[in-house]
Amino acid sequence: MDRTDQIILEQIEDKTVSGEKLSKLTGISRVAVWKRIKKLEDLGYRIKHSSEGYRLIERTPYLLPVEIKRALKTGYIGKNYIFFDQIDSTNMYAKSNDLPDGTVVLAENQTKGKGRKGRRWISSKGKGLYFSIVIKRNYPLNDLMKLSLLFPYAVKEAIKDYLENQIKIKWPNDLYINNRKFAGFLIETEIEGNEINRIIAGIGININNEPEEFGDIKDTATSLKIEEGKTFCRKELFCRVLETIEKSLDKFSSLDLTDEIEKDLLWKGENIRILDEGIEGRLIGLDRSGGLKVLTEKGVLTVYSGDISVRKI
Ligand code: BTX
Repeated sequence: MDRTDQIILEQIEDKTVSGEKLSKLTGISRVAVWKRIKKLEDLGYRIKHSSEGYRLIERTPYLLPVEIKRALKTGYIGKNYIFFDQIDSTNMYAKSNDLPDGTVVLAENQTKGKGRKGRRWISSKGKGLYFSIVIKRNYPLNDLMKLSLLFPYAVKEAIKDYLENQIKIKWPNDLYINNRKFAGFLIETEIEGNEINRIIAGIGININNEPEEFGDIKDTATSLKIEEGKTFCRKELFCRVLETIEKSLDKFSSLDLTDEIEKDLLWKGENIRILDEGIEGRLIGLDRSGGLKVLTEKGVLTVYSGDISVRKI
């Protein structure tokens, strides 16, 4: 979308404007104006055509840069915003390009959405939020666990007030509603010596997805729409999520993240099993660095690996 499209959109936002007037304002012919209107309609804008001219009825549901720019209130997260209608994986793109701090890469559809350990992330076109945030700052390696917990915490904080249901955090970093997963986080880091110097935070949130989109995982996966019984404005949630992530990162050193997460920790106090490790016991909480404390027959064990699944026995 170029400046001419934007002028047309601004003009027809709250009034009907004739093709002739739009032609004069933009310096292009009336036929060219008409073609631009068609292009805007293809991008998802709903425009009323009448004998008096054109009027915008509804903005596009797609998360186009022009839409995000006017709605997002952040200092640096998303200031560089890269939008794809379709891509293999936003994390793969963010990893293989040298993008500035705060860059957000979003795709309406991913053909190879990545989960952890080479698993797949189902990304249905236009239904969820599938994006990666590039953080190019230095953090001590010791903060790795806490940093990766920051993203699910911030997403929960950003959207909890829109929901009737309570959000739970499944350690290390999935978000659940009613025991089913609606958001996943793939935190990839670049480490040099004892420092983290780049984080690619890949975030997938199921917003308006329908049960059939989840195929054979429909018993374990869910969306905000399925749980709340209504459709959500993805643009609003996306902007709130980016704003809350920025705020949380800014106060990272003073934020009592582990205490905050413990309050909403899934299966706290229940018996759990840590797959791959053969550890079983009662989930008692988190330690200061974000490790999971499990009361086993041998005493309290703390598990730090971010690659562990936790299951109810
Ligand atoms: P994960 O390994 O914890 O979750 C993947 C597992 O979750 C799958 O094996 C499947 O069982 C289930 N699953 C797959 N898709 C969904 C879904 N849409 N909703 C609920 N459950 C699902 C979690 O990995 C990390 C996901 C990060 C996804 C983002 S999207 C933007 C960015 N780009 C990219 O390629 N990945 C990240």
